[in-house]
Formats: sequence, C-alpha cells, structure tokens
Amino acid sequence: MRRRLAVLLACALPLTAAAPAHAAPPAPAVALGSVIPAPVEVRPGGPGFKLTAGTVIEAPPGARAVAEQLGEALRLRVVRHASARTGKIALELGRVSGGPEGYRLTVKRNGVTLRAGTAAGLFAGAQTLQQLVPLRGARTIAGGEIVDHPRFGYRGTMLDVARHFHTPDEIKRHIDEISKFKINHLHLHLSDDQGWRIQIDSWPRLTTVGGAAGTGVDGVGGGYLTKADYRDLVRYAASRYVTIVPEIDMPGHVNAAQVAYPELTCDGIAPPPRTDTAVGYSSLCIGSETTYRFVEDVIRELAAMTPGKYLHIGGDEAHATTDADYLTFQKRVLPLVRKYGKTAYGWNEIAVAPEASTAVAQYWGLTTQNPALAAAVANGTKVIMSPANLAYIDQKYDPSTRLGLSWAGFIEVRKAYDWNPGTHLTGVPESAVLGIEAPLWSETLRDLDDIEFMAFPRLAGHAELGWSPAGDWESFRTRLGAYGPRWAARGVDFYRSPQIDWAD
Ligand code: NGO
Repeated sequence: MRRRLAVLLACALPLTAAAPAHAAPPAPAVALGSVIPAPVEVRPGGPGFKLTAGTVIEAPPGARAVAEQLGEALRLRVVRHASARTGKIALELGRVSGGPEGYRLTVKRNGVTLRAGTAAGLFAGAQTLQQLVPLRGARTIAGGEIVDHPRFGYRGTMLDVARHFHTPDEIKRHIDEISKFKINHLHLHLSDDQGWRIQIDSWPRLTTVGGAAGTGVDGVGGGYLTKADYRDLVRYAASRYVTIVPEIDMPGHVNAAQVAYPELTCDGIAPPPRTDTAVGYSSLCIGSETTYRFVEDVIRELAAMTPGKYLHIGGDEAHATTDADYLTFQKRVLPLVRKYGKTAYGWNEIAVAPEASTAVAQYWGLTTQNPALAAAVANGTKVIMSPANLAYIDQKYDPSTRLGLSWAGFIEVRKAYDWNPGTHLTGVPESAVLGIEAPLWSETLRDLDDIEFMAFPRLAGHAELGWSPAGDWESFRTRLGAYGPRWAARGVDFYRSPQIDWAD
C-alpha cells in the first residue's frame, strides 16, 4: 500500500491556474491520500468533487459540532437535510471498521460522504478531508475512497508550562495545530523546580508563590492556570478530541513547592527559588506524613478537575531521593492515583516499583534496552514511547538551531520520523505499547512562535508514527513538503528543514 501511495504522489501535478475553459478538467491539485498522517487504505478513482459556494455540509445532530468546525474551515454552511440537487458533504454516524476513531471517506462526482462510528472518527476524517481540499485554485477533491483507522490509541505531545509558563490562549492555539494531525492527547507538565502552574485550593501558596512573576527560567515570566482556566482548556481540547493529561512531577523536581511550603523539606527550611536549568537536586521528604497529606490533596484536586483517565506523577530524575525511599514513595503514591479513579502514568523510572504493574510508563531513554522496564512490562505495565533521541521535540534540529537543548542529540526531521515505536525497545512488544508522545520541554522556549518552531514539522512525523502503518520516509517527505503552504497560510512558524523540498 505504501508503495502505491508513493507512486501516486509522484504523479500528483501542481494545479495550473490558467487552463482553457474547454480543456479536460485539470487533475486535482491534491492526490487522494496525500495527507498526514498517511491513511491505511487509499483507493483513488473517479472524477472527484468540486466544492462550490453552494456546497453544504449535511450532518445529523450527533455530528453537528464536527460539522460546524468543518464548515468554518472550508467556509461552507451546515444543514440538517440538504436538498437532493445540491452537491453536499454528508457526515454520517454508522458502523465502519477500525475502532472508535476509524472512518470512511468516499468522494464521487456528486458529493462526499464521511462515515464513522463516533464523533471522534468523524473528526479524524474531517482532518483528512481538509487536507484534500487544495489551498489555492479550484477546490476539487480527488475521487475515490479512503478507509482509515489509527495504529495506536494514544498519540500525544507534551507541553512544559513549568519552565516557562504558556498562556491558555497559546495552549489553545497549539491544540488547534496538533489536532489537525490527529494527535489526541496533550500532556501538560504543570510543576517543576522553577514553578508551579496549577491552582490547588488546599495549598494556595503553590501558585501565589510558585506561580508568581519571575518564576520562569532566567527569571522570565511566571503565571499559572486557575481551576477555571484548566477546566476551560479541558473542554476546548475535548472539542478537538484531545484529552488533557496533567502531570505533577514528584518526588524530585519539587523545589518550587518547597519554596512555597518549607514543611515539604526534611529540615523545614525553605530552599532558595531556582530559575536555572539544573535537574535532580530536590526531593520531597519521604519519611514525613506531611508529604503524603500534600500528595493526596494534590492528586484528589487534580483528579476532580480531569475527566481523562490518566494522571501523570512524574517520577523522573529523583537523584536526591535514595533508591529505598523512591520505592517507599511509589508504594504509597501509585495506589493513591487509583484511589481517585485514575490510571497512574509516570516517566519510566517508576517501573522499578511493583505497584507500577497497573500503571503506564513513559520511556524517555536513549538506548533500545531498559531491563527494568522490560521486566515491568512482563508484569503488566503499559508503555508510551518517547525516546529522547528521537521523540524529544525540545532538542535542536542541528547545531545551528537557535532554540532548544542538545543533550539527547540533534534531531532532524528524518531522524524524528525514521523509527518504529512498536519494535524500538527490547522486551517491549507492540502489544504493550499504547502509543507515542513527543515531549516539548520549555527551558529555552518563551512564546508560541518558539513552540511552533520546535514542534513543526517534527510533530507531524510523530503523529504519523502513531497513526499510520509502518512508515515510508520518501512518501512522508513528499507529503510534508506539500503541507508547508498550509502552515504558512495559518501563520505557523515552522522550521524549513533542508531535508524537505518545500512547496511555495
Ligand atoms: C529530561 C528531564 C527534564 C528536562 C528535559 C530536557 C525528563 C523526563 N526529565 O526529560 O526535566 O526538562 O530532559 O530535555
């Protein structure tokens, strides 16, 4: 299938603007299937459908919200029933293969039908359809049929709002962009040594002190999400079929909490605030009951405002916690997440704890071996793949990249794309992998342009790794080059990698 797609793409000609009126209609500017992520099955055929000012989107009540978004994107009206004469895009809820996000898109001369079993499937199909509408010239959608569904249920990215705070509006704009590639989870890294970014009513100084002005790296920025902000973000994300995954990092990465509440240290003395980028120096006091009162309050309040099933408890780089203390901590804290109805999720270090057998571990290592994680997987732990040398989108593209870090290596677009999350780690079979996540840490990132420059285009590749059957770089490279003008048209500040032939 991949080969067929590549051949097809090679034949796709750019639309010539000035074809004489009597000539055969030009080939559609976008070949069917020339979308990111690549669909599972593409069967091109037939004359295609031309969108006109009179085209309407027909949708039953359960598909109305998706239809309205599609209508806004394509500048078309949404109706409950279209008159038979008008060409229409019909959204239908009904059985299709491929699970809750599966969809079938059929394009014929007289109209388009998008069918899915759920609104999430219709949303996925609507993203495909938008990419099939040429950005310029005649709005003809290539004829044929696409049958599609995801490889993995979890396709995520992470945004670190602790090192530099990013506002709700910036986060929403980012949600708009990631959901176009069918990314369905946004993990928010809400606390770290520098700052604390989520309101917790029972410990108010976490945000009044930990989220104050100047709590970002280098003393730049500050801020936090109120509960109302957070709930609004959760709702906004849900309307784009994105689930928010909140993270409170512990028992390390807690300096900001200890500045606000010195009783969270073992000696009761507040440490100085930190705005540098060192890691691994702070730890909650493992032997103190105050620690567990704090942790339970935070987990309870966070679970109450989070409809998604995952609650991320960090667990990385606890270098200031002894190994024995780390196990003691996880023995109490992992079950607390369950107590409040959530599935515990942590960085792969949590795998050493026996209680992690019902948890999800996020692999962020640099190699293809992690015996502790493989052993946990044999006991039931599930894995999200975020190998730092391939999936960390805070790493520089090459030595000249102005932003980002490089401790995990330089990650150009091809490197980010050319690996297989289902076979990457020894002892972690695809059946144990829930999906992939590309984390974006914010030590060097201050505004939305910075976020977009590091995320795109790499995140489009990670989205394809999560959605599509095992990939084909040449095909991806062609489709990515063709996608560039869409980012440009929306004002997205993406990195124009020299590995890609960008269309104008
Ligand atoms: C590491 C570290 C983070 C850094 C990040 C920078 C993990 C899981 N812990 O990843 O604190 O921000 O690298 O790339």
